[in-house]
Amino acid sequence: MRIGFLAMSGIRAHDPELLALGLTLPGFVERSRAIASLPSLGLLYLAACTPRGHDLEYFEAEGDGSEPRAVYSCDLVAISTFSAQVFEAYAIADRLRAAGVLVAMGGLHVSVLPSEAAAHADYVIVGEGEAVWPSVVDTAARRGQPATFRASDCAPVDVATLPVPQYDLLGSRPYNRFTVQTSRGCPWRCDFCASTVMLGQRYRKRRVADVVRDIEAIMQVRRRPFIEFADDNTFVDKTWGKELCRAIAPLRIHWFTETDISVADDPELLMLMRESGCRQVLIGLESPSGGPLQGVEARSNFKKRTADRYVEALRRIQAAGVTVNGCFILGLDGHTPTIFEEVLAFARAVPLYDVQITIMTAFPGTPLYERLQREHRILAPGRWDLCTLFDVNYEPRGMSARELKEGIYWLTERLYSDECTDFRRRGFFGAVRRAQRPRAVLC
Ligand code: B12
Repeated sequence: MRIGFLAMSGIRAHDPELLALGLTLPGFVERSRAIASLPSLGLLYLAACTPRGHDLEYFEAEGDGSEPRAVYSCDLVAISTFSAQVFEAYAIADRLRAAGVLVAMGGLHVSVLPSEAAAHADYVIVGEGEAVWPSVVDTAARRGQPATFRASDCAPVDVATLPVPQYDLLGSRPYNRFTVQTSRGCPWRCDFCASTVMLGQRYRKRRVADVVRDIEAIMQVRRRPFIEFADDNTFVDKTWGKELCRAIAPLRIHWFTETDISVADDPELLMLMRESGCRQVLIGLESPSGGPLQGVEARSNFKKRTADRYVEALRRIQAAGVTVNGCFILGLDGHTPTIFEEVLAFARAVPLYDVQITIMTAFPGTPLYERLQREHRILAPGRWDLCTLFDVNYEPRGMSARELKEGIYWLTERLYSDECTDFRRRGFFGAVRRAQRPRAVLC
């Protein structure tokens, strides 16, 4: 068979006022550009797990959500779904099937709502794809059944046996970053989180040597790649994290990752991160003060417990020469209209090199979604296209939906203005200069 892997990249948002602001604000545009084009790591893993004897091709949907013509030459097309683009993905799947092409859909959204997807796909896959994909391909080759495949019916994916994602399928497309996973999952259970944790497996670290192997595979197709670790929380285990940094340092790459605030507690780890090329860590702070974080993380109230130390911890990370992209979720149940000024003041006080503000979003399958649904607070149920992190689709508790939107516009204008961006970045460089950084021992 000729098998196509169709990724849908780019950023989604609908609110016209926010979009208009975003187009003109430097800090906002910069981050969007950096991430707007990332290849789909999930599909590259599937390609690597495809049984031999098939022709494989990787496609990207166009910016307007349409599919390239060439995808119609495939016998089977694998599509990966996030909630925000799932209606575009269903429309593509419908057109492909009408033309006689078999469609398999997987990913975070359809893993939660397989029966919704079944109306649009020949095969729907629930959970991690690697172990189950070969059966999907074999079934499709004989145009057979069943239609729904569950990862839980196979042996759990052992991250120690993950193959090298097929980066070679990407050709010469102009990606500005390449993704690699060092771990899957996260030990924390935040009620809003719709990441890998949705796929049903516990937190797992990969072998450091395998991560190095994957980066080297990227270096075969791009000489000096910028690497984004597509992890939920990279540095949960500090000892393993140091081993990882020591191993990737000789590759002389620059990299970015997502982790939690506890990296600040280990000065040696921070030095190793910096020396091995870490340019930025993205940290979900969610709220500048602890009150609204009560109960947001269900396992041990991690976010609430650590919020009092945020300012000092963030300063320590940045003084080590690693920039922080501090992320805030606006519209948590404990937030009132003063939150917008609080976030602005916090970002300037640290000061944060980058800041990401998003709107509380109830992704299907999350505890947050269940709760808001129970409380009849979802404004337009089933509007998955509004799961962009930039659109309001629920009734906030401490303010009105209108106040939340207007507060975001107000904050966006100030936070990403030239003046505020310069102020925050000068603050970062000043702190690095002031810190006497001893060099870490790399090996
Ligand atoms: C990299 C990334 C992106 C890249 C995606 C590149 C791409 N083409 O895939 C970019 C920057 C484009 C992006 C965009 C967006 N993203 Co994003 N992104 C991520 C990130 C950081 C990592 C995803 C990843 O690579 N995971 C690793 C791979 C291996 O896992 P996977 O994709 O889930 O694939 C596995 C399984 O799902 C399954 N599978 C997946 N697809 C298929 C298909 C088939 C046929 C089969 C069999 C199996 C299968 O098998 C795979 C291997 O096990 C996650 C956060 C995180 N830490 O997970 C957010 C995340 C996925 N993004 C999110 C969001 C909200 C967005 C945006 C809506 C933001 C916006 N406003 O625009 C857009 C979506 C627009 C779009 N184009 O779809 C949410 C999605 C939540 C949800 N349930 O929908 C996440 C979880 C972050 C969050 N805040 O919660 N994102």
